[in-house]
Amino acid sequence: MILDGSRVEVAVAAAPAEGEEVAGDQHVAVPVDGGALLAAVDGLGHGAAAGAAAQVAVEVLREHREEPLPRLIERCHVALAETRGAAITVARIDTQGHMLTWVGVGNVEGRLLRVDEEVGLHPAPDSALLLAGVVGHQLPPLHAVMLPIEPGDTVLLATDGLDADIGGRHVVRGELAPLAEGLMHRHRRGRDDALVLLARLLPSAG
Ligand SMILES: [Mn+2]
Repeated sequence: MILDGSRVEVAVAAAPAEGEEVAGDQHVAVPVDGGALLAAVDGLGHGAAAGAAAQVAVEVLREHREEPLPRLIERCHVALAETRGAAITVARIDTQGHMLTWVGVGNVEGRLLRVDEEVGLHPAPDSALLLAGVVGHQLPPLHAVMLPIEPGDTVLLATDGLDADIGGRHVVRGELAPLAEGLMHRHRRGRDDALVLLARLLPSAG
């Protein structure tokens, strides 16, 4: 799916924990001025209470999508105070300046998979700095990190329902949707909600 007017293609694969109907992991992928805002949110635990916490965060992120990322996390922190809380990694792709900005609180993995025309792999992807804390209950000092990106580079956000190898070597060529489904299939743990989001910067037209 290409986000409206944003030159960012997104694919998401998600599954609730075994035995649960409601997913406690949710995502945001919306166009913003000059790019796209992306997030993966892991409501603490799983089931309906986790889903409710994640839903609050998703609504805050969508509503205030144009604001700086630390401000977005602060808004989520206030909004989630009466919930279980959540781990959140949020990223903005600037499609004009070719920059990625991201910040994470808690255990939602963020990786930048660089395109490599030769092999389609990058052996050592850049990763988001994950700050210790729980959005809604314990907020660390926030600093967003910026990285240059190129067309074809792909941002991966993954909750801890997927194993740590999700951050390893991945082929990032080809259609994003089957890549996301393949990652879910290979890396899902099963006991927890799981969500993986891939977002690729597309080349400019012409
Ligand atoms: Mn989890």
